[in-house]
Parts: sequence; C-alpha cells; structure tokens
Amino acid sequence: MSMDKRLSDFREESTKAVLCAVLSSDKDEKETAVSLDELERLLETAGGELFAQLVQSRQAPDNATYLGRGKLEELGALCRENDVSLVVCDDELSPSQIKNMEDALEKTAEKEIRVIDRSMLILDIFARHAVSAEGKLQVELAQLRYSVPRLYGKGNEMSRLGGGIGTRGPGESKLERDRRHVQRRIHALEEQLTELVRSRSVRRARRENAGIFRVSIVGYTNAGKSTLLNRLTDAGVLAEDKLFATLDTTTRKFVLPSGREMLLTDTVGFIRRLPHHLIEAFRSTLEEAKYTDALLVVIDASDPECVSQLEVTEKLLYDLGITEKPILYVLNKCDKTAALPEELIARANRDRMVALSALDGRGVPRLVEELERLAAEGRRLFCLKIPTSEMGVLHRLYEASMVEDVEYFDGYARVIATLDEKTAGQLKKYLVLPNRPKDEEKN
Ligand SMILES: Nc1nc2c(ncn2[C@@H]2O[C@H](COP(=O)(O)OP(=O)(O)OP(=O)(O)O)[C@@H](O)[C@H]2O)c(=O)[nH]1
Ligand SMILES: [Mg+2]
Repeated sequence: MSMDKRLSDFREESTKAVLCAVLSSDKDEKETAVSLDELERLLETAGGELFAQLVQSRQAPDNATYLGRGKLEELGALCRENDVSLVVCDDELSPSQIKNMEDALEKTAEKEIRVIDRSMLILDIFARHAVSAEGKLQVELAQLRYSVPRLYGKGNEMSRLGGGIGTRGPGESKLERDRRHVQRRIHALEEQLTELVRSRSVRRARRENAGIFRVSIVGYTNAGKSTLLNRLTDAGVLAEDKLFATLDTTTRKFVLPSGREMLLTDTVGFIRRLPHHLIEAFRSTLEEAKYTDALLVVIDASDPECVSQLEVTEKLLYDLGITEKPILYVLNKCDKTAALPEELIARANRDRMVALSALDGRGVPRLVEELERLAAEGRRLFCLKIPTSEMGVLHRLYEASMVEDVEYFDGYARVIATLDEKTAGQLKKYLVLPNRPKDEEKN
C-alpha cells in the first residue's frame, strides 16, 4: 500500500456523514430502513463515518431539493453543529437536486456540504476497488456518465473538494476536465473497453473449446463468494468484510475427487438497486456468469436480510439474461447461525442446496459431492467416429476427461465419450447416431 493511499484513508476517516431517505407513500418503512442500513455499510466501506440517519415522510421526494424545505434547514443546522461535511441520499438524485441541496445546505451550515446519492457512493467504492485495466475503464466510464454531470453543479470549485467521497477513482483527475472533453473521453473509453472485451471473449472461447465444465460463483455482495473460491482452490483472492471487495473475475481450476476438472469463477457481487449506469458499464463483467455451465448462488444465511438478498440476486441474474442454468444454492456462514431460516430453504431449491461454512470448512465436502454430480449431469454418452487424420479432436476429449473407451479401426477411431451438450454440438460431424452405429461403420 502506498503512502498516498494511507494518507487519503486517514483523511477520509474524518468524513462525517448524514444519510437521508424519503419515505414516500409507495415505500415500505422496513424496506427503507434496510436500504438505509445498507447505505451505512456502503459509507463505511468508502471510509466515511455515520453521524445520523434522517428519514422524511412525505408524499414524494421534492423535485427541486429531494427533502422538503424545513427538513433541509434542520439538516443544514445539524451539519453546522456537528462537523458533518457529507450528505448521502438513498435515492438517485438529479444534477439539479444536488445543486439545489448543496446551495441550500451551504447557506444554513455556513460551509460547503457535499451531497451525493447512493449510486455515486457505490461508484466511489467501485473506483476504490478496481484493480484490472478493464475494471478501471468500466468505473471511469460509469463515473463520466453518472457522477460527472452531478459534480459539475459546482463548476470549477470541484477541485477545492479534493478527493473526498464521491469524487475518487481512476477517473478522479479527469473529473475536473472541461465538460467538452468528457464526451470525447467517454468515446475513447468505450472503444478501449470494446477492444478489451473482444480479447477477453477470445480467451473465453478458448476455454469453452476445452470443454471443461465451468461454474460461476455469484451472489449478494459480502456473501462469502471469494472465501468459498479460496477454500476450494487456494486462489488467494482478497476476501474482506467490505462491500464489493471483488470487482474482477477470477477463474481457477478445481479438480474433483473423480479427477474431473472444472473451472470456478469468482464474480462481482450484487446489491439492491445497483445503479443502472454501473450495470451498463460493468455488463461484460457481470455477464461472466452467462458463459458458464452452472451457477453456485452463495447466500449469507446468517444475514437477517438473506431472503431479500436472494431475491435481488435472482432478479439481477434474470435481468442479465442468465436464466435456465443449473443452480446450486450455497447457504454460507452456517457457523454463525443456529438455524437456517425456513423462508430461505423454501426459496432455495431444497434438492439443490448445501449448507456450509466457507470460513471453517464445514459442509464443504457435501458441496464437492454436489459439484461432482452437477458436472456429471448435463453430459451424456456419445459414440464418435474420428478420422485418424484428426486425432487432435480425440486429444481434446482426453484433456477434458470425457473419453470412456477407444477402439481403433482402419482410418478412424471409434470413441465412446461423455459429452456435455455444447461439446456434442461442436463435434456434431463426428457423432454416430445411437440408432445406427453399425450402418455408419459399414460405410
Ligand atoms: N463467519 C463466517 N464468515 C464468513 C464466511 N464466509 C465468508 N465470511 C466472511 O464474510 C466476509 C465477506 O467475504 P467475501 O468472501 O469477501 O465475500 P464476497 O461474496 O466475495 O464479497 P464481495 O466480493 O464484496 O462481493 C469476510 O469477512 C469473510 O471472512 C463463513 O462461512 N462464516
Ligand atoms: Mg469477493
């Protein structure tokens, strides 16, 4: 860790914040409370410190200032008297709402108060945690599209605010650029990203061709996905008690007891109300699970909100077009909870559920058994006729541990193999249809 980083961490620790939400008539009180508590976790992860939560009940958020006039004055006074310099609103704010709030707060508080929304806070954390070139590009793109128009409310004064919460990231220096340059920068980033994604899909295709069974580990942020990958494969992925610790996907080979190999991929976590711009910018990363054969949906069974977190996860998977994949539900953190919530068990598929602790390892052998079963399913026995001149195909089948039996004939080998559907599709021209293997041989 560089000195700079430590210094900025220190500075951020002193950022005291008030979290605000409007409890409008269409919102549920409990939902709002849960969302605010999560916002608090996000604030902590971003290095901020909670001073207070403030909820205003009103028909709808104010178009101009989000909170009502009176509440805003109350908030301004709170900021003035308690050294609060940051206000985070739980809903998405428009650029003008931010500007109006900042102006009004500055008057009452007699100092500059930064106003950001939930999306900007999440983007800030993403900016902090992005490691790969792709991750950084994705964050910067999302910031340029979402945060920058909101930060420009304060014009050139931006630079005075330094790298506080809501302005940090790979794009930090660029945030201060002239507005005219932003569009150009967005185009450049889009191009770079397209190029990166293209080369990544080449890599992906190579993996796919290996015909190895692939599983993605998905789930709500902080559920224990990285810990599970580490437990299974010694991947050494950073796992911490922070939201969005993982932004880059990591794939590791895992050898099942049968000797069958599979690829396990750790992915970026989900959260309720993930900003639309972030989903767009991170689409290629979020979609990683699309290119695997099955999903491990990890759930923090010890979290009181685990059922709604599973709902959010399933909804996001659906939105990303990841449907109809075999799912294995992993009810994690069993060491922390006495009993598994009935509602969770009902929602996860009973037959496809493993309760375990990625931390202490209990229940993991059962998961391995289930993975074995999952890897074996979806594969069927096929008979192939492979010309001697194309033995590379046979070699590939061996590598993927798919070969059951080989007999050599003049000019070709007859191979019995367990193929998954995709490999079977790729090798269509070699397949001998089950009802007429004899005929084929005679030809
Ligand atoms: N008690 C307990 N803690 C766990 C278990 N699994 C993970 N944790 C803890 O939960 C926290 C989050 O774990 P991660 O593996 O980083 O979670 P993740 O799902 O990868 O989170 P993101 O990458 O942020 O989406 C860490 O502090 C882990 O030590 C478990 O089985 N039991
Ligand atoms: Mg992780």
